[in-house]
Amino acid sequence: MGIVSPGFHGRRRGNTMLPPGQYEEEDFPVLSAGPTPRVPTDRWQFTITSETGERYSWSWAEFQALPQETPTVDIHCVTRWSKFATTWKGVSLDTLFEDVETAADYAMIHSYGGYTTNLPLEDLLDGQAWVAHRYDGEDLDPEHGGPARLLVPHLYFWKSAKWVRGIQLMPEDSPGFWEAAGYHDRGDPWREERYQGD
Ligand SMILES: Nc1nc2c(c(=O)[nH]1)N[C@H]1C(S)=C(S)[C@@H](COP(=O)(O)O)O[C@H]1N2
Ligand SMILES: [Mo]
Repeated sequence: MGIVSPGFHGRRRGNTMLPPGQYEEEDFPVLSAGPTPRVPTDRWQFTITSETGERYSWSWAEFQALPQETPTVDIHCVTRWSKFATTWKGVSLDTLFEDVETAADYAMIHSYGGYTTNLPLEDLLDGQAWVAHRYDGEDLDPEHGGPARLLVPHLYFWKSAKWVRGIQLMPEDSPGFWEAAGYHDRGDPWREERYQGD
């Protein structure tokens, strides 16, 4: 992929759809900084921890019993591929945060396997983020983050932590794995926020 036939994708190639510096990818590349952790759903747990140490946890069964949404979204990787109209199933972060009491402005996402990424809490709320467990009508592949991953499509895809296990709320911002390595703190693809200083 990468060769563009003008006309075939013209409708979706308008500037309004493809962020600057991105190309359209038809496949679904796998990008993982380490080995794929295997997390059986009977051991899976998802926990939001507030800045005061309050814990809100869901087992796999409890998570599945929450209201489910089926977002269709475009995704944008900082390595310059974008994929249009990906279809997911999962739980909105608004649902997971419903009973969470917090005054924190920042969140650190933690994954099984040790990956982390940081976001302002407001980027996770108001219909902008999900914990997704199905992709394209199937259970999410382990390579793509199964049993469940964060999905934050309005930011570069490194913010969409695979094998997500929890969220730590923080009063102060703090860098995650790629952010500490020089990637942008927020990563808005429409502003082309790839690296620190962009
Ligand atoms: N746990 C974890 N999550 C991760 C990563 C990772 O290495 N580990 N890579 C990130 C990056 S850089 C990208 S582009 C996407 C890739 O997701 P995919 O492999 O499903 O395409 O996952 C993100 N989430
Ligand atoms: Mo990425």
